[in-house]
Amino acid sequence: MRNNDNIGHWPARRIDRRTFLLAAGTAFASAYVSRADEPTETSLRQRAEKKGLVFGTQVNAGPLFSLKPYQDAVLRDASMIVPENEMKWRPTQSTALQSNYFNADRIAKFAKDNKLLLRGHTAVWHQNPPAWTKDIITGDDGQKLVLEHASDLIKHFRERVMEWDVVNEAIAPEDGMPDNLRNWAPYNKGGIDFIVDCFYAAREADPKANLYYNDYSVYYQSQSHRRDAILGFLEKLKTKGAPVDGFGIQSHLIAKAEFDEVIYRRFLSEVADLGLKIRATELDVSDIRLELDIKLRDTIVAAHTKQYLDVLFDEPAVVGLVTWGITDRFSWLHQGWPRKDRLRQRCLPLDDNFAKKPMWYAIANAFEHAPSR
Ligand code: 9MR
Repeated sequence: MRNNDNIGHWPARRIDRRTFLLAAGTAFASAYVSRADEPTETSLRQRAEKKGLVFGTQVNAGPLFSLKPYQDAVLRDASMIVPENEMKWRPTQSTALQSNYFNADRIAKFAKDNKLLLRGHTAVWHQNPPAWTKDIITGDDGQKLVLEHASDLIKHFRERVMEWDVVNEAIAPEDGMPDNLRNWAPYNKGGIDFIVDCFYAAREADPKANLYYNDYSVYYQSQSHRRDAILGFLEKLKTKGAPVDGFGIQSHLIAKAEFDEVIYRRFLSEVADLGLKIRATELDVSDIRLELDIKLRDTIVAAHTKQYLDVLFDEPAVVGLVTWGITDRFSWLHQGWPRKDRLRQRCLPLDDNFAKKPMWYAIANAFEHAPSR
């Protein structure tokens, strides 16, 4: 146990879970919310840097280049950015003939001009090939097309992107395919060797970039099948010699889901034992299971964030945290996972008007308590 005021370590077993969460949230809120308007507060990026960690956020070119408070918030808090959709295959290559990296290039220039690190997301993802690739991908040339795309994309951003999600979400145990690979033609035909080839293609395209495998749903008690499958997969990638440097843990969390820190610590250290770095790459916290009250939602979301990050940052292989957006105003969750009552989710560090929420303070506090690298 690292510190006594750590809400993640409160005696959850002796009180019922709801009482615990409410208590944790309330204590948390009173400790941090009152500082919300202090203009001189240390930014998240400074707090992270102090510990040898990196704080970053996903950005979207629309608001980044048209909405000053959004851009200001990014520049204040982040030292790393990753485009939400601007590097994905579908939006960048609507026809076979030509790629259009206009928005991604703008983001890369913004990163360079402001001395921000740039993550690349993502080269190989079953969900995002453009419509024109459909028949090719299921045919004999499918693997070749995907590899060429990965290579062209990464070459285009050579020495501008410091780290790539080379392959995203390849594991789907529920599909019942060999090695728990997702039921997608290139994986069905090439198996893990195809994924190894993707990493080789990425290394060749930009020898200096860090190469990550990125995936979701490994955080909660009920997700042991995914943890096991992903660990087994990463182990095979390493055994086969794939040039993979890290594992990106997306971290789309759900407030009120059962988080067992012992299980998660063990999982993180098993990933680290494979010689991989770890980065939380897409943190947000859905409040879909929480009641109406905004204050309560914010405090519970913050408590969950803190509980999760304390465990994460304790693992020495963890190099940083990227949130999937900086403000509730722009979150995929509003469309991707709407609340039944249609209220907007409060899932990110800043609210719709760019004010710091308890979640911002939870992240700040987790950096404060993180062991130095
Ligand atoms: O936030 C992204 C949303 O705007 C897109 O419509 C969607 C499909 O491209 O992707 C969302 O981002 C996903 C990310 O690329 C991979 N992990 C899950 C993210 C949320 O769905």
